[in-house]
Amino acid sequence: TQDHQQDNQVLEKSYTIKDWQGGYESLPEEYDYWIDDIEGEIPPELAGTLFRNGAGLLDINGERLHHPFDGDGMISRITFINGRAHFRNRFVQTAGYLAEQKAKKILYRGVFGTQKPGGWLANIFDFKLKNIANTNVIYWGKKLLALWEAAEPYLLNPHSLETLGNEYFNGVLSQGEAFSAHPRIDPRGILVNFAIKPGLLTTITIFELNTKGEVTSKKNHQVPGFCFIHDFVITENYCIFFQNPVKFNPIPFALGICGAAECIKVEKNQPTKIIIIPRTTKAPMEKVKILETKAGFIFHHVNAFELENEIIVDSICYESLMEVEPNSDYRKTDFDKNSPPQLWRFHLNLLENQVQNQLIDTRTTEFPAMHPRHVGKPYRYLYSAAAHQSTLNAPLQAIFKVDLESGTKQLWSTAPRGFVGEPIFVPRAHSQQEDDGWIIVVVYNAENHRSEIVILDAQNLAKGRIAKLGLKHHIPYGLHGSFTPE
Ligand code: 3ON
Ligand code: FE
Repeated sequence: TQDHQQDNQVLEKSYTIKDWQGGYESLPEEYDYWIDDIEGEIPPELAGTLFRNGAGLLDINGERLHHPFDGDGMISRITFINGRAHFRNRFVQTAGYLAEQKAKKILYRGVFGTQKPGGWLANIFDFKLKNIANTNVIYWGKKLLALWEAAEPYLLNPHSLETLGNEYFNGVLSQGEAFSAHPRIDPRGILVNFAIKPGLLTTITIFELNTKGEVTSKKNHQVPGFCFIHDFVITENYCIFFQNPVKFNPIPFALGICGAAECIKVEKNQPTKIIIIPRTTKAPMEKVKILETKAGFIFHHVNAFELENEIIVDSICYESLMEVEPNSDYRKTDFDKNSPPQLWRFHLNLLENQVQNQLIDTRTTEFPAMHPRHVGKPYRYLYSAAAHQSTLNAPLQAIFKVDLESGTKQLWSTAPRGFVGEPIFVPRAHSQQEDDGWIIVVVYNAENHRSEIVILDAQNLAKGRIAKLGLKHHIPYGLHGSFTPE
């Protein structure tokens, strides 16, 4: 550990906290323009729309939110057509957003610790959830949906981004019913999603939707214990959930002292349970199977696939959950104190009911992406947002590519003054090779406090940017998004 400490001192930071903080300023304005600040060339074959979601507001009328995950959802839409690009952003007009903008103050507690002004007395026993629709945005069955995992989707006009109301899929969802922000699209044309209803027993609901956007199946499964499950993976025959060993103590939340998510603690001595649920009765393994592995915390998975008697799952794993504390300021995060999110491969042996874990890389990495045609199937390449340096926790400043077959890795970095969000892989039309396509990523540039849309050649990140599209403003650090060729 002495060596480690020395390394730590010698290692120059690739960023300053002040630069990083700039990406957490609100963007209350809504824009609509053709992007004219372009370096390089937008590939003429790149056609379609990138939708992104994330907190657009980090404060309500100057009152800072306790955590960025509590911010109101704002959709950005970048449309590529004939080598040109158009930008538009608009807030999801959720009931809570409209009410708070009108009242000019915080009216709701946030899951991640935002409290109404007035101390605990103003917050005690207030269990209302504000659906902030801030986590993902998908275009499926001709519907643009803004997703937040604890409530129903918001339906938007895909062109104007106008909010049209909530989506209940013809009465399949009831008011306030959860629909997660991490659907997986089975390349056979099925959107699979889930919902978590936590309690002493947790209900996991699995939905399947056809290409028309109709729910064709909705099934409930009960598992013992409290669950906080943000993402899942599918294979051709299974849905797989990682139930990380967490304990939820609702008392401080009930008393108005902190947010629900702040009452969750990882229990390092308890195993993670891996819940494998067959998607159909024709699955080789017909019953739900639960395997155990060591503790940790996973927000995001990359992909999963079946081999003979084995399922492989690739995930981003934290040693423990980042602690959000009542009186802390997330903008003053000490990155060195949090465990780095790292890429792991899990081998689930279905014959011996054993799990083997393998660290693929030590680098801090989050927001994984891959080729959409390989979802649930063997795949070779993954892309993610990553830290500039190969060890220790740090902000996401680079795009990382891993060749899972050869072990080769590539990195394209925006350090020292750039900070990246989730990369999206867009395959070239009629491409043969799995990495033939582009990476599109939003980069926050602290030098001019603006964001840029960057297009990279997925086969060769080291080549640098194919194009950089300078926006007239910044976009606050976001969460997830998707690309549609339509
Ligand atoms: O009380 C229960 C527990 C709980 C936490 C029930 C519940 C369903 C209300 C609930 C709510 C969970 C919610 C609303 C989760 C929302 C998560 C969210 C908006 C974002 C998660 C992002 C995850 C990651 C890993 C982001 C990483 C970002 C970076 C590394 C960039 O800095
Ligand atoms: Fe997520």
